[in-house]
Amino acid sequence: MTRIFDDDLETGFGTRAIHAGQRPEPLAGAIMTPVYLTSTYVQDALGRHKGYEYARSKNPTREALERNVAALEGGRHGFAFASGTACVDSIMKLFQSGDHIICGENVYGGTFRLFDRLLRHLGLSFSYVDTRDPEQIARACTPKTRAVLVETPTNPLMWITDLSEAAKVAHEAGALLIVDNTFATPYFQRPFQHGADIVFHSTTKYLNGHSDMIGGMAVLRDDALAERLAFIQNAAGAVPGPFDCWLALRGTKTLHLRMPRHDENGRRVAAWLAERVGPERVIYPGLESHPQHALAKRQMTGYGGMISVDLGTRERAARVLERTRIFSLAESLGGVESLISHPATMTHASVPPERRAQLGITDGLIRLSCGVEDIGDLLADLEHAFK
Ligand code: P1T
Repeated sequence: MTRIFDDDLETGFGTRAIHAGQRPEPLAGAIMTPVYLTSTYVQDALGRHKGYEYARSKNPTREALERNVAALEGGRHGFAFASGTACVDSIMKLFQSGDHIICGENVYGGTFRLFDRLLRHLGLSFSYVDTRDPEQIARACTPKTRAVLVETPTNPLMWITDLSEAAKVAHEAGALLIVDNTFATPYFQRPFQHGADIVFHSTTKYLNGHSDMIGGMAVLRDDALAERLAFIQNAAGAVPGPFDCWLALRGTKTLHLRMPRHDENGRRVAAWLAERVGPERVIYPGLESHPQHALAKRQMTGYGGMISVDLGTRERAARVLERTRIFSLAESLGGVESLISHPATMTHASVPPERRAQLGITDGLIRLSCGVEDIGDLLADLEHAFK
């Protein structure tokens, strides 16, 4: 008899990361899920097939990843997409022209651009509010509000939203709470435990962890809502290829090994920066000087490797960005290698300058994604760059 890991078994996070969603391959028993490079599946007779008809609708490699991440988030249904952005776009297709969405005012620049430059013109309306304050979410609710979308911690300002409070306000208004859990990952934060309805990721980041693919993932608990997103996934077709799914699946197997190291390096680098430029300039939820440190400590079990620092001027920012040798100047985050970036001209360039200024995404702001290298080397690299 084939031994099959029971996804419903009460197991630890690491065991789920390695096993959940995966079955020995039926032909030879290969322990690793194969990359099913196929566009279609041969049917035995008209209407008689193995549950697979066409690879936009279903692919076994993709399904393994979907089940795996769903198990890590504590959800029931996972849906993989071609990018984190395609994932948000498909989630928004749950709504209709005339519907109102409340969105955190600090989110990834591409999420804002999708809403403001594309979806708004299709009849969805968006209010951008500071979701750190649940009162502001409540005040923005209208009879047409269908969803509240938050990132926590936010990119790049590391703002924290109290998910339980946000869920309460959203549900009172008859709206869904949608959470971008990319920065925290399910290793440090489980939005479903706080009442979220949809949790999504750019799997490009920590879940893959090796900076070698682009992908997105939505996880849901409600069967009826999941059925609608399954329809959208197939009907709109923003699906990832099987090789990218396989890379992401390889990544999640070590999520529980990588995240503690990202967190440890993040804490050490944040402490070094706070000492060097003053805690008021360093934005990291793990620092006691972070205005929402207490909430972060309550809601998350770790803080990860993302840190922002305001160096005051673009010139000072550029000097540091161009002098690091281990932290590479690049967009993206969450890989094993450390990256450094300039949100105002890179990830958040699509946010209008006056809006950026109002939020605090200044020209002097730099963002670090601490990888899992040796901490002594990371600190020496910063020491050199800040000299
Ligand atoms: O890049 P993509 O896979 O489409 O994911 C979009 C996305 C969604 N949500 C968050 C919180 C993100 O950070 C991103 C992508 N962010 C970057 C590319 C970046 O460097 O911040």
